[in-house]
Amino acid sequence: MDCLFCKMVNREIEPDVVHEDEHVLAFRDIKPQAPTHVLIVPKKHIATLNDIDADDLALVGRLQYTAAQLARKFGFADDGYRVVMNCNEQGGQTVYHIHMHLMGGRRFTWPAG
Ligand code: DGP
Repeated sequence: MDCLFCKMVNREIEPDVVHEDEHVLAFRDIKPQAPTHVLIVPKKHIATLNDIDADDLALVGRLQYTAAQLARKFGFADDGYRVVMNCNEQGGQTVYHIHMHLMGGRRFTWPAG
C-alpha cells in the first residue's frame, strides 16, 4: 500500500520515533508547528476519521492516552498542549492514515485557523 505512515510503521522509512507499542507509533513531525510536535498513528491503516468503525474504538482511545502520556514525558502536561486530528481536504488532512498531532511548548490560540 502506498501510504507514507504505513511505510514508517514498517520502517521502509525511518521516522524519529518517540514512542512505540503493539498498536501505536509516535514520531516527530517533519514540519513542526510547536517546540514539540509529534504525530501519533495507529499501526493499523485507517484512511480518515470517517473510516473508524466500532472495532477501532479502543485504538482511537489509545491515541489520546498516548498523547497524554507523551505530554507528561515532554514536561508540558500541566502547562497545557494541543491535540488535533484533521479530516479530509477542508479539515486540512494531507496524509490519509489517521494521526493525532500532539503539540506543546508554546501557547496556542483559539479558534484554530
Ligand atoms: P495532516 O495535514 O493533518 O494530514 O498532517 C500530516 C503531517 O505529516 C504534517 O504535519 C506534516 C507531516 N509529514 C508529512 N510528511 C512527513 C514525513 O515524511 N515525515 C514526518 N515525520 N512527517 C511528515
